[in-house]
Amino acid sequence: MKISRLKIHPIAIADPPLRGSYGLHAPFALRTVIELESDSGFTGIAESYGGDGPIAAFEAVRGIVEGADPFRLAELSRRIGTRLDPAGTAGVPGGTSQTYLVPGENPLDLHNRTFAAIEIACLDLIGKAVGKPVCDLIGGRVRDRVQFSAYLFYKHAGGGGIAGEAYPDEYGEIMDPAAVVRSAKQMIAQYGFKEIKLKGGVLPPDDEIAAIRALRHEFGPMVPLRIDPNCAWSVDTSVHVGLSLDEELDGGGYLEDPCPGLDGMGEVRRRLVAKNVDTPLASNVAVTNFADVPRARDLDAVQIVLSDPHYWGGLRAVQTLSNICEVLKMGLSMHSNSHLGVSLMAMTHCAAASPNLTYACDTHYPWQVEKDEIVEGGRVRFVDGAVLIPDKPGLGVSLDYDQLARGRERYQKIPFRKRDDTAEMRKHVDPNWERILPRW
Ligand code: GKR
Ligand code: MG
Repeated sequence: MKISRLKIHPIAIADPPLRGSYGLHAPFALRTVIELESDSGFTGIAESYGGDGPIAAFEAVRGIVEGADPFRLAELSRRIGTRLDPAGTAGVPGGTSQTYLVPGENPLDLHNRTFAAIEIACLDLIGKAVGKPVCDLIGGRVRDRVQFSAYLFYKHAGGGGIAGEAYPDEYGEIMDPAAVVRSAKQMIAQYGFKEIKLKGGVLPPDDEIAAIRALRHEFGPMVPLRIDPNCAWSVDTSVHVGLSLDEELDGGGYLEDPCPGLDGMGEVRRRLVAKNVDTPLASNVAVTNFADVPRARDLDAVQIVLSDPHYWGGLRAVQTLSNICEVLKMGLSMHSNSHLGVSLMAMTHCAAASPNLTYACDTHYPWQVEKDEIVEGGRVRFVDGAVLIPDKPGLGVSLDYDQLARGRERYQKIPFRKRDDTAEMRKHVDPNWERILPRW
């Protein structure tokens, strides 16, 4: 079997005004959907980061992908790496890390994130050709259902989209503990999630401590809680939050990327342990590729690595990471970014075939809506907070081409070509806003 054609579809999807230490989400998130047509008549699909950068990267590797054998993934990865990262900088730990860049804009993972989409589409293609689900092609599933967590955000009023195409505001404004609890109840009632993550780094730390306490008060100790300020806190503040939330983050919760850098996280860990607080630290910012893992481990800076097939280099890379974490006695979970159903299914297959997965995965899916879904048959369903592996070949979803065309039209109509939460923050909230790390 040979890949005969790579099709690249830039799309835009409405995104509510979610806040984070990066700033403010734009009214549309950008995604790229790719299709790999083959000479056998089957087509594989994948979803990745959107905008000019990712599209240029796919165009740059078109000549490598078209004509390639979709089974020869290691060779494809090597050739894509040679094209996109000739100096091999992606193997260098530290440097330009995700700390200062929004996901999808890190030059260090250009190779991995471009290859990841190609790998996922190849696996979908192979799965369809041999009649097997993707998770069973890559070594086989260890679970049939993958748990996800309720991913809460502080948020301004509005449902995303712009004039003429403003979307309903499902969750309303979320700027205080009561609204955080309300949004959690709403999301859990709809999806059945059993763990909760709060995106922090938005309000002063004591306000966010109050929000986590309110969640604990409402849901009790059986619902694990985690908070992720995306490096907005200093070491001292991280220790203060860790000590204050000792009880609330206990029992399956964690503190995610509290401060910038592995050295800082190592110090936070030491100071918490010295006070008998064993809350694990998780990261999708200080550990973004294999080269970061040994240092994270040596410094005991990170106890849980947050994988993501989209930038770690695909599903098989995450399986490798899962094995490494198991050997190093580190936990593993999964990070997410604004996405639709094709990505959700890739994450689900990946998690299903990664044995050492110790927490419910993140997903932004509740923040997107049916109107923008490009998957045939509409949005992927959750059962008790989990996505089930469908009894279908490949990823188990196919494209609704009318919906895809609508996504493309939306993309053509809007001015955004790159995620820039700082620009949005300046436009809508504070003209002088700067991303300061640490802020508190
Ligand atoms: O969507 O604003 C967001 C998130 O903050 C996202 O970009 C992060 O990458 O979910 C992410 C995280 O866990 O850091
Ligand atoms: Mg994070």
